[in-house]
Amino acid sequence: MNIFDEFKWRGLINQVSDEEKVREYLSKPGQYMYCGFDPTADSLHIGNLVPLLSLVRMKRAGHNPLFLLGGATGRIGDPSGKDKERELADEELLESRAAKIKEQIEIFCERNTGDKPEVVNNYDWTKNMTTIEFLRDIGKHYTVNWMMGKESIKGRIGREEVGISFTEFSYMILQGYDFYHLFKEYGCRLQIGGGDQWGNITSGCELIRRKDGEEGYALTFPLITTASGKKFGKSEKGAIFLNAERTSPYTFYQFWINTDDRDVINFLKYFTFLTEEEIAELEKSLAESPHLREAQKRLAAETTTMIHGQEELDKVLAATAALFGKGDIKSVDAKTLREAMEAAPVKEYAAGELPDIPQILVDMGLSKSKGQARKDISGGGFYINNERVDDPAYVPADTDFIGNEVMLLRKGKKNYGLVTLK
Ligand code: 629
Repeated sequence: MNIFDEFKWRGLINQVSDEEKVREYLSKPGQYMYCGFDPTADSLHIGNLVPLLSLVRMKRAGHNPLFLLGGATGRIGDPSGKDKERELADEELLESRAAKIKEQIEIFCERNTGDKPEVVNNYDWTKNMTTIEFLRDIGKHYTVNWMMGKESIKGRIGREEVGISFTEFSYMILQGYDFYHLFKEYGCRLQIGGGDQWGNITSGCELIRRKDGEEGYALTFPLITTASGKKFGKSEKGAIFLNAERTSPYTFYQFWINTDDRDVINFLKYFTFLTEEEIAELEKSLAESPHLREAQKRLAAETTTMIHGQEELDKVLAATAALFGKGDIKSVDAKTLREAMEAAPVKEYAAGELPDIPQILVDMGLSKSKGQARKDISGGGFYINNERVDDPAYVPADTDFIGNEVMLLRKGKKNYGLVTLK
C-alpha cells in the first residue's frame, strides 16, 4: 500500500498541492520529505505529534524524513495563526531549547523506528547569508502582492492596532528558502505540516519553481478537533507536553484515557501505528461494550509507550490500578505516585517528627479539627495506602512509606493526601 493511501484512510490529509504527483513521488522508496519545528518552548507538545508521527510513518515506509529545527525561523517568529506580533526570544534561550527538542526528536525516532533521525537546523544555512544575497537571490522571487494574499498576512493587514513587522512578514520567505535548500541538498520535494503551514509550505514550492523551474509538493494535516468543541491538546493546566518533566507520564496517560467516545477512533488513526484491522476491532468493542473503554485504554497505552517507553507505561498502569481499586499500592513507584497525586495536598515532615494521624489530617485540611479527625477515622472512612485504618491512635510504621518516602492517605472516597519525609 502506498503510504499516501495510508495517510488517507487515517484521515490525515487536509490539503495536497498535487495528489497524483505526491502519490507517485511516494511510490518509490527512499524519498525525502521534511517538517519543521520552531524552538518556541523547551519541549514539543501534542500539537506537534501528528507531523512528528507522520515523519516516523514515512521512515517506517522506507523513506528519508528530515526533521528540521528552526534555529533561524525561531529567531524570527511565524505569524501563521497568530493574531498579534510576538516578542523576540533570547538567542541563548533558543539555542538551549533547540538542543532539548533535538534530543526529544532523537529519542522519539529511535524508540519508534529503531533508527536515528536525520535532524537539520536552518540556522546552519542562513546564519552566514548576507542581506544583499537574501534580497537579490531570494527576495526578488517573491512579489509582495502574492505574499499579501496569504492567510497569515491577511489576518494582520488592515488591522492597524496589531499590524505586522517586516520581520514576521518575511518569515514565509525564510521557510520557503529552507524548502529550496533541502531540495538542492537532498532532492527533497515534499514538505508536510499542519493546516496553518499551507502558506509557508507553498512559499517554498513557489521558490523552487521560480529559481529552478522544478516542482515541490505541499501536504498538510487537518486541525484536530474534538466532539465537545474543546480545543484539542489542552488540559486545565495548559498544553500537554512530550517532555516528562513538563507533563508527567501519568498526566499524559490520563489525557488520552479521557478521550470522548466520539473522538477515540479518529484519534487511534491519527496518533497510533495500529492497523486498519486492529482499529476496526476496537471500534467494534466501542460499539458493543463502551463501558470497557478498550479503545481509550489502547490509545492511552500506545501513545504513552510511544513517547515515554514501556517502562513508564507499566508504572502508570500500576499506579492507575492501585488508585482505582484493584492493585497493590505498595508496588507503585514513589515518583509516579506523587505525579498521580499532583492535585492532592502534600505535607512534608522531618523524619523523626511525624505528628499523630489526626494532626496530619488537620495539617492537610482533610479534617477540620483533631476531634473531627478522630471521628472520621473511627467511623471507618480513613485509609493508609488504600487500606482501612480505624484506630485514631495508629502510629505509621516505616513500611507504610512507599519507597521509604511517601505515604498515601485517603478520607472517604476520594479525598487524598500525601505525607512525605524530609
Ligand atoms: C522552518 C520552520 C521550516 C519549516 C517549518 C518551520 C516551523 C513552522 C512552524 N511550525 C509549528 C511549530 O514549530 O511554526 N513555521 O510549532 C508547528 N509545527 C508542526 C505542524 C503545526 C505547526 O511544528 O506543522 O501545524 C502544528 O501542528 O504549527 O523550513
